[in-house]
Amino acid sequence: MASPGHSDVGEVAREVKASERGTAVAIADLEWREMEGDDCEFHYGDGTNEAQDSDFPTVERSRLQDMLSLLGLETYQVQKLSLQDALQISSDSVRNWAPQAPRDLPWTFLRKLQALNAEARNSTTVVPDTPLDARPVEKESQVEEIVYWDTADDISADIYSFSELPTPDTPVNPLDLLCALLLSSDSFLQQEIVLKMSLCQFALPLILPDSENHGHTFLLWALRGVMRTWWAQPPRGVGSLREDSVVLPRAPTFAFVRMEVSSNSKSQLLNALLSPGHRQRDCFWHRDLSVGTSSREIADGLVEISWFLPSGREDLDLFPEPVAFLNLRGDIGSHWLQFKLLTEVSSAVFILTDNISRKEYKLLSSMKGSATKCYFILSPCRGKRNTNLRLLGRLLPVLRVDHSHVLVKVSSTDSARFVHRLRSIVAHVARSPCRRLSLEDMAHAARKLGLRVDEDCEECQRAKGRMERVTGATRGALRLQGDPGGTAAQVERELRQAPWAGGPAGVLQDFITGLGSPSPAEKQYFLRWMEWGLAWAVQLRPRQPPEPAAALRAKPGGAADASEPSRPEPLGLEHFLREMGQLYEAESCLVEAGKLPAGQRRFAHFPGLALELLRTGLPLELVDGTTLSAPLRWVTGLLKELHAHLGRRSRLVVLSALGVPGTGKSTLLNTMFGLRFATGRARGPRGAFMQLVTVAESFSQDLGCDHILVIDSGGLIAGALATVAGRFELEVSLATLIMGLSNVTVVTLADTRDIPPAILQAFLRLEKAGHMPSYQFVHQNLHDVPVPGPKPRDRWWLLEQPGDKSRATVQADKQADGLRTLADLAFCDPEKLHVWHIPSLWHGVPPMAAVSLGYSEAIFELKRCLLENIRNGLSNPNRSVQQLIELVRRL
Ligand SMILES: Nc1nc2c(ncn2[C@@H]2O[C@H](COP(=O)(O)OP(=O)(O)O)[C@@H](O)[C@H]2O)c(=O)[nH]1
Ligand SMILES: [Mg+2]
Repeated sequence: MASPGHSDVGEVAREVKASERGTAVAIADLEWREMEGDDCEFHYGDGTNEAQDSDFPTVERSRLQDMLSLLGLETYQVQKLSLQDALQISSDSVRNWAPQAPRDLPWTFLRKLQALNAEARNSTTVVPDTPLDARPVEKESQVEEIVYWDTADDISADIYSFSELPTPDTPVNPLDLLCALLLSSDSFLQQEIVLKMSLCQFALPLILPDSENHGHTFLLWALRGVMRTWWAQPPRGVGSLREDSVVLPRAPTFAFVRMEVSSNSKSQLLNALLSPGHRQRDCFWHRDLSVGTSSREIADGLVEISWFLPSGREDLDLFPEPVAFLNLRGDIGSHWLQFKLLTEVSSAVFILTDNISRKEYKLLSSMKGSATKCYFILSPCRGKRNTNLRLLGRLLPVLRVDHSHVLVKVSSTDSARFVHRLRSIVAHVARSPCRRLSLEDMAHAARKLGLRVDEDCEECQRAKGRMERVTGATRGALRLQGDPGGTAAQVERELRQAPWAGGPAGVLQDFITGLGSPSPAEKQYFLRWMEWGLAWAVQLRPRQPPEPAAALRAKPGGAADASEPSRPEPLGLEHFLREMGQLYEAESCLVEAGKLPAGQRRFAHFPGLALELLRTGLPLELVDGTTLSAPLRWVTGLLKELHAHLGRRSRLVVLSALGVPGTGKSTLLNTMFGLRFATGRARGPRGAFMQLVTVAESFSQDLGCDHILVIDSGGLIAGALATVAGRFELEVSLATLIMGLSNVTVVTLADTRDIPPAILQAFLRLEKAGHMPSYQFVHQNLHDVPVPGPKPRDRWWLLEQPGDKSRATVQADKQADGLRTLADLAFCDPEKLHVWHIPSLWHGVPPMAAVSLGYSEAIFELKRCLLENIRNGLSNPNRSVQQLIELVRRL
């Protein structure tokens, strides 16, 4: 009998999972019976195995049901878990959370994923409160019942080793947890889960098995929101940076599958293949990542995908272009449909197996005629060498490949050299004229094979059609962007003209109709489609590589100075909302001036429509990014609408982030609260956006508020203010407004010396007005390598020596009092001063760098501190929306 600890044979036991045993054994049984007569073919492509699969529905159904109820997810099968459910702040948000019971596991996973915690997949061990000695001792007989698969044994013996579902204190397999969670989530939460998984550099689920409904789902919609960046050609240079949704680019794709039993772990092999340096990236989850994890119960048949993306550095790039890798969990015999799809979409398929006996020969000969080339990775069992060789010799001509397609990896094989050889094969195939499909193309093939594609639902398709109508129009269709002064006159003029008689025309009207759709899901689909549709339009233009934060400071005549907005901004959702805001603002002016009777208002419902963004978890623009002005009537209208929306739960805490563009503000807020502020667009939107985080009812009494309104700003210019006086004044007003509205402001700094002068000026103005919000300074290491620095919460280090520019600003305004440092300005009480030093987000060079656990943990600490401060009462008491409206009017 094989020992589970032994790496080679142990894998045999590991790889054959409980859920597939039933089907695999049964299929094997049928196959053997059929083959005894040697007159029955296993037909590739006829779906034979699916029919056989359905011989076991009861086992699958109860296994899925049992897993869902074990994880506490059975209630979400009809009414699915939503994004809003997952993002709520509760008492768990302020403590380090160790799962006490299996039903805590989905929530722990979601929370850790939201916080970009690289360990998210590994925390599937339940730590019950019960002390160890109080737990029942495992009976000897139970231990004896564990039967490991041994190929030498009679195959039918294994049928007795079907594992029971894990008992509550047994860890759940992370892939089971992922599948159960995805099956319980709505399309938008699925997207969020996949997005965060991609940021954590985890492999992404592509085909989600659902034995319950006998339907597997191709996750096109769920992956559509994942954007990846890579460099097309070394050296890095203008024009070679690419950014795209992962579903769009066509790339060579390599599928890795297991046939029957393999001593080699696919996932570990793939991880080694994808890791450029000596440090292995665990992109695909494998057994060795968490101790004693149980076997898969429901996740067999899952197909995962990951990519190699070049970084533009020749020393690091394994392949010169993006390459996709697919990994089918489970045995191909039991998941023939998935295997069939993989052979139709891949450039080459690597089959890992220990044996090629008659059964495997039959199975693979059914691929005769397939255009996809197969490679074998064998680890033949002792004693079966001759059979293997004989059948392989017969199989290779059938598959039209030669011996170069057979790789042998046994325990004595040098792993590094083996991986090197695999890479050269991949590179060779990718260089040749091979099949290159995008995920959209693959979804098409999946449909043909009868798989469900998540994007095909009616609401999603209707919303897509609407988006296409809107984005088909040009920028010129949005007329009121830019100078707010001219708008009122323009609207007045236009209101009197025919096209406006029934409301806004054309594109904007289509957009408004989309927002006003009676189906909440369709509305949400529409807004997501709009985001992507507009992003695709941007991608058609050449993209500038991001500049490091230091380069984004104002230089006289430089790119980031006041003259910069002359470059047209890419069109985003905010432009449509801005247009609506301007119409509303202008109409309100006309009503106030008595030029329009209030009864004739046509745009009074716009704030309610705009609030849809907040409701569906998208950022809503508060301050116009082009003009840096806040349209007061519009903002007031939005806040009034928010007040009506929140109803009795209207106590708000306002939290904002300010700093230089590219200092990680948006990434920080997204990591902290699971939000969707645009990131990576260092020169993107400049104004301020808000999103709403709900506090769970059970926690709101304790926290003292019902919602947290999070405001992200596009960024302020650090350094010299010379020559940019007009811009500077606008920035000061922006900072004053944001800081004035906030109970807590997080100020992010790339360089600890140069705090944006606009922030200092805003401090002074607010101090004069007697307004002293709470501040958290975050110094972020934006370098790709760890820089030794002060400990996460070192005080004073930052503020003792203000940089010359900052000093000059403060000096100018405080001549009477002499120089005062930022510390003097912001915190009279040094005990209240918090400076956070956050480690870099990445270990290594993006896009293949691993996400750093240190970053995630530091952000979690910061979040905990912020929530504790809120709970303990901030210097500014929390407010009602009504009070915010008053503040907006005053600031
Ligand atoms: N190297 C590194 N990059 C980061 C870090 N935090 C964010 N980034 C990246 O820096 C870019 C700008 O981040 P973003 O959050 O948009 O900055 P913002 O302009 O201040 O909101 C994005 O591509 C992020 O992925 C970090 O700690 N280290
Ligand atoms: Mg940002």
